[in-house]
Amino acid sequence: MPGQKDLKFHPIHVESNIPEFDVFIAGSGPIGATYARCLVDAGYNVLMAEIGDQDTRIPGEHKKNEIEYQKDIDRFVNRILQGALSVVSIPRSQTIVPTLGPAAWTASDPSQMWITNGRNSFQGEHNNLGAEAVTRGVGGMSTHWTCATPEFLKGLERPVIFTDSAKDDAEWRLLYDSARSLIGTSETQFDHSIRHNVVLEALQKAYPTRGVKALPLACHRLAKGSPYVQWHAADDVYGDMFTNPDKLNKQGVKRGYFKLLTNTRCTRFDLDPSARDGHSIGLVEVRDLLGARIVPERSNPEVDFYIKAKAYVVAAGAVATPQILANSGFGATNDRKVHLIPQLATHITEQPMAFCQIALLQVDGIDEPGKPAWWEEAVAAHKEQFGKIDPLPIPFQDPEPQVTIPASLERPWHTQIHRDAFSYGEVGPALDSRIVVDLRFFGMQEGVPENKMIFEMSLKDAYGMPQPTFEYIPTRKYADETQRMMNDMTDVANKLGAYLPKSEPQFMTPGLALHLGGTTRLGLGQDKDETVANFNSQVWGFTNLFVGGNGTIPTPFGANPTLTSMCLAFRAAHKIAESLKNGKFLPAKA
Ligand code: G3F
Repeated sequence: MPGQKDLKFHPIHVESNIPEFDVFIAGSGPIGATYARCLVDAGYNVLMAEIGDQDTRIPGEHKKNEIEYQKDIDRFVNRILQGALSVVSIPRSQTIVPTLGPAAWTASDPSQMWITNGRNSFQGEHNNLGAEAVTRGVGGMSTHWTCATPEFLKGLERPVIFTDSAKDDAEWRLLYDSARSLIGTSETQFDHSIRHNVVLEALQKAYPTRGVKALPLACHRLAKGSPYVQWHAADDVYGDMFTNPDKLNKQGVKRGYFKLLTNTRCTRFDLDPSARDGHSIGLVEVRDLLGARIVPERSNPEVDFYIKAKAYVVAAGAVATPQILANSGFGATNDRKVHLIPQLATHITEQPMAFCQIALLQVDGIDEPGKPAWWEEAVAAHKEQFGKIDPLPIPFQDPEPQVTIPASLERPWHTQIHRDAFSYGEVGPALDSRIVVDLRFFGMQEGVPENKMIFEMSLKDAYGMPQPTFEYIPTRKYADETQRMMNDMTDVANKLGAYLPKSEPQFMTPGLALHLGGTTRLGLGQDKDETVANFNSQVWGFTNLFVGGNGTIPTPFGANPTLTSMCLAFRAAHKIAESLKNGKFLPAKA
């Protein structure tokens, strides 16, 4: 902890006249936003730091809402997705360029490798999550996510918060309903899509007992019959927080002060040495990466500041959350120190992912009679205008299919049978994308102590934080299930269509699902030697340190995790509000 006289408090303290905030939040994605929304609406002052920039029309908006991508989803891949994702750990093999002109500079010791921007000399080839990536920017991953918001399967994916099963069910019902309502999940926005109904009906007929249904998506159609949808993201969670700061809540309490600092790195937490019962965070050090705006005369444009709050939340994604805690000296580093969070970034999980694309078989009956009126009208209008030159009776702007076969205990994998942007699998110009369907099947993994991340203090990432190294080998138990999953995917694919060349069934590079879990996992208490925090997301041994995001999920899961992570954030925000109200943060209880 720096001496008090050296402390530079962030100018925001002065600007807001708030010497100490109620809550500091690192990360502005959907989970940081959930924390902020709950706490600010309850009247508490919240300061949020986001390492990336604000680069959407409104803070945290989905970039797919731009008309360009509504019209052509494949453009989203090159223009947005590839730019928004930074790969976390790149091993040596991927840094070797044998075709580089021989005259180019080389290290005098040829065994040395480049170490900038995630190139990681500590990373093994065999145990990497090679496609694991992060997004920096307001709204985080939600600015380009799929918007898929399924519930976790009870008895397998869904964490157990209460051992009393009825109580646990009731809690989850409440949490899921609240999360769905905040993010705006719907299963009806593609009801008036011909392709959606073709795929849905074909699969319902083929698998009548598997609960085939519309994929739950956080979105809404812009207007009845519109070909376009508004994809939801962190902006829906923030709601009118940026535009209506004085709003009163149902109890007549005015919103707390809320400020989002962009281009601001959360560097590390400092313990409060005067804390008595349990470890307590006294300060957070942040770095304004574009600090030259504030102190232009400084030669180093980056400026470090301190922020004081009563509670501290780290919701910076499943990689950066443990990274910040590791940089604070709390764990997950390769030194021999005794760590305050010994289980940090252990028991990590990622979803094995199978993928293929098909061209539909079942398009013949589309213009046959007996269809709903909206369908027949759309087909008739299309045929009238383009019938002479377009061989397909599907309107050009017919929305894409969005179908799922939910995971079950017998078949523990999540499925998406739909059309969406992806960093591969673009439909080539040769084929009409109206008949192309993607199949993405997501398997599970259980958290084991050997699967972990280590943060290298001697090597920094592009933002000056300790470089993460993965030590990750898929566990046998669920690895065997992936054979059945692949078999299932090919069965489903064959019912629907013929494989698209280059998009035949394949397993993707580990990490591509971008559903890293377990890095800050929650537990009930008897499992403290395997977990990081309790089900209020309060870190064991600490009074005022909370974690958020997919890293908190301790269970094997195949489904998209954001909705469940929001649920867990609600509980934590409630706990923080309660402690603020009582004026006391007590050590994390089981
Ligand atoms: C995930 O993060 C999404 O949740 C999936 F829906 C998507 O297909 C996948 O990324 C692609 O990597």
